[in-house]
Formats: sequence, C-alpha cells, structure tokens
Amino acid sequence: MAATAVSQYYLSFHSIPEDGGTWRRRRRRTGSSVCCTPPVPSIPSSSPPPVVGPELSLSFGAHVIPHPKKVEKGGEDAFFISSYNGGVVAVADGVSGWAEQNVNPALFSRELMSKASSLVEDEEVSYNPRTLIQKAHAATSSVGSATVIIAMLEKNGTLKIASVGDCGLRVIRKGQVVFSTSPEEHYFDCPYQLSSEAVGQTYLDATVSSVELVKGDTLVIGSDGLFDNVFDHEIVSAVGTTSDGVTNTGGKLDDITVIVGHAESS
Ligand SMILES: [Mn+2]
Repeated sequence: MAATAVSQYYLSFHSIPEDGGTWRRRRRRTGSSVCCTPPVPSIPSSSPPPVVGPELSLSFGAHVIPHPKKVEKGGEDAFFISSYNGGVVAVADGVSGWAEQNVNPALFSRELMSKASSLVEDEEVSYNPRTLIQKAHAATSSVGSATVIIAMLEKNGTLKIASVGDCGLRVIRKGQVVFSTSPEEHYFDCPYQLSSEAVGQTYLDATVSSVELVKGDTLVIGSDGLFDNVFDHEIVSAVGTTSDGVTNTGGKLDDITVIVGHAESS
C-alpha cells in the first residue's frame, strides 16, 4: 500500500474534571506517574544527512475507534499521514475537560493536526518534528488543549519523534519492541498538553528522540486509548497477523487511534 497524503480528523471523549479544570483525568491500565520537571531539549541539526544505502519510506494504514458515546461525532482524536520525505505521521488527542466550558474539545486537536499537515514541507521545519509542533501550535487559534506526537522519517532511515503528553509510538522489529516512547505527565492521569492557554506546555516540553529504522520495521503510533487498553506484547502479536478482529468489552473507554507504518525500500 502506498503512503497517502490524506488528512483525516476524528472526534473523542474524555471524562470531565470535577474541578472544572481542563486537565484530563482518567484511569490508566498500565501507567505510572512521571513527573514533572520539563526537560531542556536541544534542537537537532536541521540538515538531513546524505543517504547511504537503500532509501526507506513508510507505508501507513490507520484505524480509529471512537469512544462509544461519541461515535456520531467521531471522537476527539485527530491525526494526519503524509508521504513527504520518508513519511510523516502525527496523532493529537483533544482534552475533553473543555466541554465543561462549552468548548468542543475536538476543535483544538483537529486544527493542530490540520496546521501541522500544512507545515510539513515548511523550510523552517526542516525535518524537525519539534519545530513542527512549535509552528503548528503557534498557528492554532482554537480554544482547547491536546496531547500530540509527530514522527518524521528521513530517507536514510532516521525516524525523528517529538511528543508532548501520552500519545505513543513503538518500533517493532522481528517480533520485538525495539523502541518505545514514554508518556509525559504532571502527575497520574494528567498528561503534558499543548494548550490555547498559558498554563499549558509548549514544544520546549516535548520529549525528542530518534531511532534508526531498517527495512521491515513496523511502527505503531497511537493515542493513549490504544496504549492504555493494549499491552505491548498484544500489539506485537497483532502486528503481522491477519484477523477479522476481536470484540472485547471493558477496559478504559476512550477514543482509540492507531496508525501502523511499515518501513520499505523506496
Ligand atoms: Mn485519549
């Protein structure tokens, strides 16, 4: 399947904070609290290194399962996929506490992804996902907040990742998770989030990482609705398996966005 340049936006729902605030509160199946001092990241070099050996690119497939109560609206997650360079993928998860203030929580995540997708080829972004977060956040005018992850593949195989909050990414190679992002949270169930308000985080709070992909690697990128409900070993066993799907009940009700990318020679 060829990588697609489409953008699609979906809506979701989170539990509403009792204090009327905008932090998301929810139950995590496997999580632990990670706190709290914002890192001081360095900005990676913006010059793409020369490609040695076969070029890599990502083919993507995406699936969204909205929160059962928000099926009609599609939920509050949003994502985009781009075939630019070796492939770009991003997921944002709108924070539902805004609904208490009569703000549609989907607007911020959807606009953030829309702006990011339009800035992918921006010269100043220059293959840097953290800069893409910076510019997309600055361009977003909707009221609200969202967690976000962006991954950009250079054709030499370097996957650059920037994440604010608890969306996640796994790299699976020969049946093993060889790379995993970690969620950023202020305290249990309170993830870092980009916001329209000064109280929120910025690109400076993003966790930045990179990983060298090889042909045949599989990426799994998703919102917390995926990683809170599915263990890594379950993701690994699902990858490469053709199935008509299994209906499960229980777990944490949330929007679930999952995007799977396959690294191929281009
Ligand atoms: Mn979520």
